Amino acid sequence: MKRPMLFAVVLAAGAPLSHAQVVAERMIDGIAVFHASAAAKAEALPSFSMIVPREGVEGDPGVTLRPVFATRGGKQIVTVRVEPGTSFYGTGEVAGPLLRNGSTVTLWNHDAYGYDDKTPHLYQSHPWVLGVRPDGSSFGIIFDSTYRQVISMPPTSGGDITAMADGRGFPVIVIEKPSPQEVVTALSDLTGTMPLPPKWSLGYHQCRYSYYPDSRVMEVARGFRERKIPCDVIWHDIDYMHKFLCFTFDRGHFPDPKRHNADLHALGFKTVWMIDPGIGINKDSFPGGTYHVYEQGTAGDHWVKTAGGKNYVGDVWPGNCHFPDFMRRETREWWATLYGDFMATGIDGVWNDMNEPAVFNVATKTMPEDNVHRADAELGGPGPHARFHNVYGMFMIKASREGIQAAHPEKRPFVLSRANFLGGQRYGATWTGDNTADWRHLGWSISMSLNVGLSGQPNIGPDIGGFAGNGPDGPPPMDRGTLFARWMGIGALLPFARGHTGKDNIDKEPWSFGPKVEATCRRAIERRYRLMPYFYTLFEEASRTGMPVARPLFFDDPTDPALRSEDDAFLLGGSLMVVGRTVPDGTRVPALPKNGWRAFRFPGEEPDADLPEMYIKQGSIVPMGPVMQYVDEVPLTDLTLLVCPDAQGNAVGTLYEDDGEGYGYRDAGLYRRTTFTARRDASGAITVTSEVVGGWQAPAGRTVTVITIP
Ligand code: NBV
Repeated sequence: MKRPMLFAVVLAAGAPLSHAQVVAERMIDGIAVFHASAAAKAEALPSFSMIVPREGVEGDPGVTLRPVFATRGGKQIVTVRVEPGTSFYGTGEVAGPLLRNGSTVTLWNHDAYGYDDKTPHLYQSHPWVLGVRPDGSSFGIIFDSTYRQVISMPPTSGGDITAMADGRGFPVIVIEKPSPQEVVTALSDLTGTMPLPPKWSLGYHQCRYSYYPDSRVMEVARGFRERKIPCDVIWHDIDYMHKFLCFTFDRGHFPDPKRHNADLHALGFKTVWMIDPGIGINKDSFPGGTYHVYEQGTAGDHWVKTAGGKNYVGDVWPGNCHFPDFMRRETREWWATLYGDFMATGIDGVWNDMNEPAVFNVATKTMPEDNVHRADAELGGPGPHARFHNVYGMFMIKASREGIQAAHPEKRPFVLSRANFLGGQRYGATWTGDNTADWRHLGWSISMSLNVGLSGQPNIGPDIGGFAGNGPDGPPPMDRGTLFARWMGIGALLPFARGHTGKDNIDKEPWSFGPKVEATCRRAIERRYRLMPYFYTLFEEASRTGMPVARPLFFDDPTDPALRSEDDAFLLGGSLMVVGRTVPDGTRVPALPKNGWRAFRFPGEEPDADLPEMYIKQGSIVPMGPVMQYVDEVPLTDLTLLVCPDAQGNAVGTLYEDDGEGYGYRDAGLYRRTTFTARRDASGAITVTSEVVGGWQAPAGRTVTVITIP
C-alpha cells in the first residue's frame, strides 16, 4: 500500500471547458485524483469505493490522461480523450461481449430478471473503466460517484470516454501503468481486496429456488454422495422462511433447522441460507403474533424514511415491508446482532438477495429516489436514496458480514450478494443474477465473470445451467442437456461455481439430464476438485493483490490484438487456459495466445467433447490433488505437480495451503507457501525442488507425483 504524501498540483485545464480548473493529487506509480475545481474538491462526498483517502495518495506527475469537467443539464459530465486502438473493459456486471468498446453502461442497481445485452443496468455498479492501449500499456479510471451514472466508451477508432452522473460533482481517479495487470492490482490497492474466503466456498455449490422441505434438501445432498459427484454446499432459498420473514423458519418444512444443518454437516456439506433486506410488517403473518426483527427494528428506529419522514413501506416477498437503513452504523450494528441466533443453528454462510433494493409493484422496481437515509457523517450525512441506491446492497453485506463474523469470530465469513458496488469485494462474493438458460447466456457467463474480475471482484460466477427457463428444446446439440453439460464444463472452472435455477423449472441437478450429461457434469466438477490446490492458491493471491482468479486471454499478451476480444476462453491464474465451447456445434475456433501453451488431459479422464479444452503455460507448475467429494475431505497427502517446462527446461509454480477456514494464516503465520522449481538436465531428466515459507505443516506422509507436459 502506498504511504500518504500529500502532493497537490494545480493543472491548467487545457480543454474548451475552461471553468474546470483541475486539481490533481498525484500518487507515485501513476495514480492521480482530479476534481472539477478547488471548490468541487472541498464539497466532494466521501468515497464509497476506495479504502485509501483521496487526500492521502502520493504520486508522481506521470499520469498523462486529462479528465475534462463540465456541467450539462445540472449534471457533471467528465470526458477523457483516449488514443485510437484502445480496448475497453470493466464497468462491472454487463451482459454482452468482454470488449466494451462502443458501449454505454448505466450504473443503477436493478432487479433485472431475464436480462440480456440490451438491458441498461443489472444488479451491481462499478464506475470503473479499464483501457488497454495498442502497445499493451494500460489505464483505469474511477468515476467516483454513487449516484446513477452513464458511462460511454468510444469505438476502437477512438474518441472520448464520457461519464455523467446525477447529483453532486464527483472526483475522477486515474491509474496509468505499463500493463493491465498492474492497473487491476492498483485498483485493489485503492478499493481493497477480497478477504480470503473459507476454502469450502471454493467447492461446487448446489442451489435451486427452492429446495424444501428439509427431506428434499437431504435427498439432493445424498444424491451427490451416492453418485460420487463432488459438492460442498447446499443452498436454502427463500421458501425456508415462515411467510418470507427473514430470520424465521417455516416450521412445517424445516421443523428443526439445527438438526437439519447437522445432518448436512454429517455428509460433509456446508449450508448457505438466504436473507433479504425487506422486513415484513404485516402482523397477521408474524409467527405466534410477534416478529422480533420488526419489533426491534421499529423500536430502534432503523428503517429507511420517506421524504415526509415516515417509515417507508414497499412490497417484496412478505408483502408490505420496511427496509433497514444500512447507511447508519447503529442500524448495521443492530442488523449484525440478528445473525447470532441464526448462525447458531449451524448455518455456514449467508446469501443476501434482492438488495438493490428490489421492490415489487412499482415501475422503477426500487424505492423512491427521494426516500431519506440518515447516513452517518462519515458517509456524507443524511441524503436521498438517489445518493445511496447503488451502495445499499454493499452496506447490507458489510453489516451481514460483521454479524456472521461476530457469531463465529474464529471463522472466515461467507456472504453472497446480488447487488454490489465498486469495492464491494471487501464484503462478499457476487453472482451474475437471474440469467437465462440459453446459449447466449452461457457465453456471457465467461465475459461477465471476466469483466467483474477486472473491476476488482475476483469471486464471481453465473447460475450454472441458467436461472430463467428450462433451456432449448431442439435436437442435440441444440437440446437442454447439451447446454447444461457445456455450462457445467465452463462454470465448474469459474471462480464461484454454483448450479441454480428458478422456481417452476425442471430439475437441474447434475443428474437431471440423463447418464451422458451426468457423466460430463461429474468430470467437470471433478476437474475443479483436482485443481483445488491451484484454485486456493489463486484465491489467496487475489486476496493479497487483487489479481483476478479468472483472467482474460489478453493478460497473456496485452500487445496481441487478436486476444483483446476473445471471450470463449479464459485463463485461470497465469498458468492454465480454459477453452470453452459456447456455440452448440462447437465449430468456432477461438483466438488463442500464439506461443507457450500446451494442451493437456487430466490424468485418467475420459475424452469428453462437451468439456473445455485445457492448456498449460510453458514454464509453469500447477499443483493438483486427488478428486475429493468435498474440500479437504481427506488431507492432501497425494500431491500432483503438472510440470510444463519452457524451452530452457525450466518451470516454476506455487502452492498455498492453510487450515482452510480460520485466521491462523493471518494471525499466527500458519500457512504454507511452497515454491516449486523444475529443471531439466542434459539427460532430459526433470528435477523438482521446493522452498517453503510459513509455519503450517503439510500432512504427514505426503507423496508428490510429477507429470510432465512436454
Ligand atoms: O429468492 C428467489 C430468487 C433467487 O432464487 C434468485 O437467485 C435471485 O436472483 N430471487 C432472485 C427472487 C425472485 C426471482 C424471480
